[in-house]
Amino acid sequence: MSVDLDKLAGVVDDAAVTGTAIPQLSESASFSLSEAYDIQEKSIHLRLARGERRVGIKMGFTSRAKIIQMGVDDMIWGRLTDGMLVEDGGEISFAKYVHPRVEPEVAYLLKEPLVGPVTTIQAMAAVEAIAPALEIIDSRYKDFKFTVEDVVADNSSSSGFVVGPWCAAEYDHSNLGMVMEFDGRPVQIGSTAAILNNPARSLVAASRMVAEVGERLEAGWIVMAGSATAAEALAPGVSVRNSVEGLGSVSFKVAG
Ligand code: 0L1
Ligand code: MG
Repeated sequence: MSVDLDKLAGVVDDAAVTGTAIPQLSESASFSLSEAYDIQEKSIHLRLARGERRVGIKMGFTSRAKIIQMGVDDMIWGRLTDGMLVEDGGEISFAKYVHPRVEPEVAYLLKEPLVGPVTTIQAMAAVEAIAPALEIIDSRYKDFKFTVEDVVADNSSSSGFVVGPWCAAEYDHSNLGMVMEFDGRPVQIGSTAAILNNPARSLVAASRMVAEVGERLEAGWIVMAGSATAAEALAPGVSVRNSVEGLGSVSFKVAG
């Protein structure tokens, strides 16, 4: 029997909108990785139909720390909309999420499209600017447990993202120290080198991976390069900051 991808897209969208934990889709339906990306795309269409605008993509599982934390071995990606953007220095409501976590990242802003396989040099030539960033991930699955197909269908846990000051892209950013703090206390320390040895490689992977579903990275889009460290669980009242050597810092607060 063929799987109803529209129905599954509705299930993950509803869970994200209501902040409700759901069982893994794979417990009751069998679908391939490629169908998981179809479910993801359909769930994003539901957001776009509600007036949200596509603004880029996030890359996931780009560092060893994340691969070990989640027990996976492949990169994944998800689609970003303006409805997920949290203002730098802004506040989020904990109640809106299921069990949110946060990751220290860097983000790229593209000035030109990137299409299919490209070299690191070509990828960086398309970059307008780079910024310190934070990703708020929130798997809609109970206990943050899922198969790779499940998490991809759930838009790779994309939930929110915060982008700090944009800096010139020529800046060598392949090995910059990063510190993520909760209430001024370091909770994760890493380097941009933890992101595929150079986060520009995440951009290369992003261009290749979106081409597999017929997309390209558009000028004006933001690409979240993936976490340099394991994710940290958020709690009401906590203030989060990610400081990246030479790039500055980005922050938000969880309402108490
Ligand atoms: O690195 C990532 O952003 C992966 C997110 C999906 C898996 C997770 O929820 O940790
Ligand atoms: Mg991430």
